[in-house]
Amino acid sequence: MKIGLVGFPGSGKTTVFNAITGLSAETGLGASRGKTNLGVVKVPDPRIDGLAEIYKPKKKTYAEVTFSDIAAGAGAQGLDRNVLNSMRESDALCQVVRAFDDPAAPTPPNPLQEATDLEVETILADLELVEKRLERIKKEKANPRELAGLEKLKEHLDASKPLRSLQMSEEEWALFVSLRFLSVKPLLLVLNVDEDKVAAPPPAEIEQFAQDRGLGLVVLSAKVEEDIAHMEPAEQKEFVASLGLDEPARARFIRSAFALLELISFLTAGEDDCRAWPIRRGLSAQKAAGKIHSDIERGFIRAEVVRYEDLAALKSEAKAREAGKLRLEGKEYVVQDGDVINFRFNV
Ligand SMILES: Nc1nc2c(ncn2[C@@H]2O[C@H](COP(=O)(O)OP(=O)(O)OP(=O)(O)O)[C@@H](O)[C@H]2O)c(=O)[nH]1
Ligand SMILES: [Mg+2]
Repeated sequence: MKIGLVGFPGSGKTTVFNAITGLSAETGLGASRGKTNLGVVKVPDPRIDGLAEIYKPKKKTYAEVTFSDIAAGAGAQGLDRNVLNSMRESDALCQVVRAFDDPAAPTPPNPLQEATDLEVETILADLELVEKRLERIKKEKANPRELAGLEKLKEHLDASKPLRSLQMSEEEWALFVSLRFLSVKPLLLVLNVDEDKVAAPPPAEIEQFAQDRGLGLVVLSAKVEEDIAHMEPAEQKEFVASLGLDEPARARFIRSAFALLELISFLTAGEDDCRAWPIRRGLSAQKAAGKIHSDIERGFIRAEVVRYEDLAALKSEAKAREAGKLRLEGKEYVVQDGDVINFRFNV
């Protein structure tokens, strides 16, 4: 699963990328031109730390997602082909929006404008795809369902609305997956603010923009987060508290970005490893077992399930069992976020 960091030149994409990956890609307006930085990020999960306190495992394994820092195109106007293609390959998008003063930037920050401009760009790119496809199928013998669907898409885009807000059935959407629309991809806005504004509420107009569209909004200072990423843990804690925050924005941001992918995590715990396993919502216990190993899926007998909160409160598996918090579930059980599972299987 890949999340694309997008935004206009100098909005702070590479600085955000460095902050979350701990890497040191070159920053500065134009430094990334034509390059896409890729990095794997562990999703901070307090439940894994909680399980590790109980089981004292040899290692902890967090869910991981890949972030790509997609360099902006040539000018502030228009996203070029390469940028659009990289965006299409992402499962979800995070738009870094500049809200900090930058003496090197040609204009003062205008977050609402940036957010609106990117939305317009994605709508236009999608409209172009729809129109091309319409032209093509009108020449061939058109599949009436596809034609009707395309017309619905066109009408929505013509009204300057992102496809995210279009209601269509799963079957209808399925006709168009190969077109890889941009304005339908889950989107999180990352407001990159001045160092002294990290604990302040975001400007009302950008909050309204996000709310009207049902988009997530995270406020952070990429610069501050990059500095934090390079500090020792003790120093980090003190510095984060001095900013008026209780954890680095980085953790909040990564979790919000992970949530965009609509994944949940089930957990496994033992003396070797305490681990988060990201899965699609709605997956059955037997299918979830297959994420660990195909043998476990094939030989599935049952799942012993305890809620993380119960285990954390009772502080041991034995106590959870005594308290009747351990359930036995069959292969059709739908796994929930935060289930700690021990699979029983035949080899
Ligand atoms: N003061 C301040 N400066 C920042 C912040 N975030 C980024 N910058 C600076 O803004 C400039 C551009 O940041 P980059 O991260 O390179 O921006 P970008 O979006 O990757 O730019 P392109 O790759 O050229 O599109 C750099 O000089 C950063 O140091 C911030 O939160 N506060
Ligand atoms: Mg960059």
